[in-house]
Amino acid sequence: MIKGRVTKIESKDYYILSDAGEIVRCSLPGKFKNQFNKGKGKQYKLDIVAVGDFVTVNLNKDGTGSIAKIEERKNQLSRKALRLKGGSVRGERLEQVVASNIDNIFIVSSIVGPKINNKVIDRILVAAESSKINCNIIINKIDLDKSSKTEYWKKFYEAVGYKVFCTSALEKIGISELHTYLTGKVNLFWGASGVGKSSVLNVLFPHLSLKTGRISDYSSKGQHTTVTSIMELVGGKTFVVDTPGIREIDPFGIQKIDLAHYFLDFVPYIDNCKFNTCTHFHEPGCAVIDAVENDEISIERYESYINLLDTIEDGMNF
Ligand SMILES: Nc1nc2c(ncn2[C@@H]2O[C@H](COP(=O)(O)OP(=O)(O)OP(=O)(O)O)[C@@H](O)[C@H]2O)c(=O)[nH]1
Ligand SMILES: [Mg+2]
Ligand SMILES: [Zn+2]
Repeated sequence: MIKGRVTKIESKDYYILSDAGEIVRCSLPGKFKNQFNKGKGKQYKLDIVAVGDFVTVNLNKDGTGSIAKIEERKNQLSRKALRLKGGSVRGERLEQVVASNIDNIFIVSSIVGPKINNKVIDRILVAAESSKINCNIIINKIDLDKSSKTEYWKKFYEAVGYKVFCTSALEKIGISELHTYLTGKVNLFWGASGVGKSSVLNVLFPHLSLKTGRISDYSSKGQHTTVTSIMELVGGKTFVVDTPGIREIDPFGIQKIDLAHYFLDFVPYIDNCKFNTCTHFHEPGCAVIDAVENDEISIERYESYINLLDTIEDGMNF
């Protein structure tokens, strides 16, 4: 028996980095799936094992292994899975675990190519915030910024309360500051396809040689260079997780009443609303709406909030 950590999952193969530093290809015995499907009689979750999980493995004679035990997760980053036929109840959507046991999430966006989209960033931020994992923003491709938009969005998200790194993987700008910040931690890179997640990781840790795409491919939809999440030990206790670009993001497990908690800039106001059930939409005496009117909360962030509120089904915990 050995202990290790799940670094990659490819269909039914689980790649475990053992404590001794070796990669062992493992299978997941059927008994885990059976346990999983008990309870409500339906499968509510998709991912029994996720990248980042700590596991115990029984070794086979041929060097492969079989997962025997999965440790409880310290935390997990989730999103709603795409709709699966027969996999859900009343159209409710399942939870997809992107990775577990993470210290830092870096939400990566490029300033252009693809153009920065604050609505998309805000959606990803909500999914990240609801996992209660320390969240940061990277604005990449600043070498392509011809109109100092980078500075605008950096200030914008710093005002919300985030640490913002501005980088160019191409010209190696902002890399050492990022390197210092993430050393010794488990760091996950998340964001849309083509923003440069893999490229920034390659510049941070040149021995990685993660696959990266061609810029021209990203003007046409559906290009994903990275296809599965991969966790890499990059030295000492530092791990990075490169993830496939997200095209559509729906945060998982959030109710209307809770959504505002994941907008850091709303949090100082929400206790001052007249009704404690306020969803900050049309209710009288709403302190959040007052703050928007007084320019204390930006209209862009409020619009993002209303957009997201609209996508949460009434009374559903999904
Ligand atoms: N000009 C410029 N191009 C960059 C920069 N970073 C990445 N690119 C280019 O952008 C394209 C996409 O980069 P990737 O690193 O593959 O993007 P990704 O976010 O990993 O994409 P997915 O794996 O599909 O999610 C590649 O052509 C990179 O060379 C940058 O800082 N400046
Ligand atoms: Mg990639
Ligand atoms: Zn309110």
